[in-house]
Amino acid sequence: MSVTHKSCRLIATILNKNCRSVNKSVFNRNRHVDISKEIYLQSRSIYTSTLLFKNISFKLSDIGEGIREVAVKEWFVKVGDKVSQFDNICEVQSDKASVTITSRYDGVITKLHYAIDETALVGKPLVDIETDSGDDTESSSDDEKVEKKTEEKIVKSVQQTSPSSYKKDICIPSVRRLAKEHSVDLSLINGSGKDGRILKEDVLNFLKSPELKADAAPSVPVHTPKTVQADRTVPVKGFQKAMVKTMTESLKIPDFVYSDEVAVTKLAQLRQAVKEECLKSGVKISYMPFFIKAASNGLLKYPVLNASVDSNCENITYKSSHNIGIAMDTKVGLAVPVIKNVQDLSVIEIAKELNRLMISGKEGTFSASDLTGGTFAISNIGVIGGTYTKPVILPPQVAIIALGTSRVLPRFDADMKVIPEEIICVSGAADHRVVDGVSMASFINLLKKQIENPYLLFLNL
Ligand code: CAO
Repeated sequence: MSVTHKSCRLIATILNKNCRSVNKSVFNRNRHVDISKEIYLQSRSIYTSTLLFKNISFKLSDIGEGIREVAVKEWFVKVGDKVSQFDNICEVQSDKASVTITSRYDGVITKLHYAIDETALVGKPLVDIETDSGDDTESSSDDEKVEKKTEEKIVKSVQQTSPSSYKKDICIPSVRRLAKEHSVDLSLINGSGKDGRILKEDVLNFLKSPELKADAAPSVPVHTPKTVQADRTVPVKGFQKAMVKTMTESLKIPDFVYSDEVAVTKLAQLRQAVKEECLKSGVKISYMPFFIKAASNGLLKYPVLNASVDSNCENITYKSSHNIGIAMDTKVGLAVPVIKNVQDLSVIEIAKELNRLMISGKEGTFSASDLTGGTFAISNIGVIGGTYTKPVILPPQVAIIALGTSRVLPRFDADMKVIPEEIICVSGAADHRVVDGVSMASFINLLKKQIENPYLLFLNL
């Protein structure tokens, strides 16, 4: 505001009446300057000394979020401006939010402590305001009194995504402090202030709420009695009875277990290629028929694995047929139905027979013939899961293999390049009284070779 000399003189006259020490130079007629502010400030300072005007350092209060310093982005006031409570003072920017600081006092700005882009520290003076009441420092009681009426308006919040942190922003520091003291999660409170702002009363009401009391009550573990069913004793019978006998006998066998990884990547591709065609012929084809065929081919070369021993282990009988038992999870439990004469069957014929046995397993309609006469066994527990397994020999047989679950893993190819391979871990157990480790290892190697190069399965080499 620019004033004329006439108005300056008028002010000076008034001031002179109140104080004789006004600097007369300001009334120099030859000066055409904007002196209103200067006059006003001088007059205020003189007036203050006589009429109890107080210069208050308005400190930057805690913004929360652990913010200790902010950059001053914009001043909305300048020295000499008259401000009232709630008037915008400045906008500050932290690394988390932009906040508009508003005045807590009615008065006149006498000093801005920072220039634009300077760093203002929490707890340090931001502006000085001359008021006609109060102390010249901010006391905590003042703080609370004024904060109750005053807001720091949040204009925009950046990098704030969670509702919880958003809510922290929509209340003044003293409310945040109160919430913190009582470990209250502000995100649980619906603010009753303007724009959903959380007020001190909201926190106090929340603290009184019955739900909170229930929550705050020391958590005593509540013992809820559970209905315990009575123990049940049932006779072991049927397939389980057979299992008792077989497994007990099996554990008497000193076995040798050999495991290796088998890459089924090519087999998976082959299966995928023929799957639809097989289905058209009513045959569901899985990995199993290929493994069964590969095992049979291996047995041709290592017939000691397709043999049986008598109970005293005095005689070995080399079996002419490859009757391969398939451990199967059936309606009635574990059963090992047998695919007979696999050496004479093609992969698709094996698949057909497996399909039939699986249906019988589901329906519980195995014939006696289906369940007898096995000379070797395969267990595909990988259908259920598990990478490795140790199969259990079914005496009087002398060998069994088991498949783990297939997994795609990084492996090196012939050029030492890392490639994804679908791997199944195959383990073979053999009766070490009559089968040596080399036979079992060689058998697994041959099986591996065929599975990893599935065209070999069709050459009957
Ligand atoms: N890893 C991952 N997936 C496998 C797998 C393996 N090792 N073997 C089979 N699968 C897949 C099949 O490819 C098939 O997938 P699609 O539905 O996409 O074709 C799916 O699992 C179901 O296979 P399946 O069970 O229908 O057929 P299968 O010929 O592979 O297995 C059988 C038949 C009877 C071995 C199996 O059903 C079974 O009962 N396994 C349990 C064996 C068992 O109980 N062993 C424990 C003995 S000791 O207690």
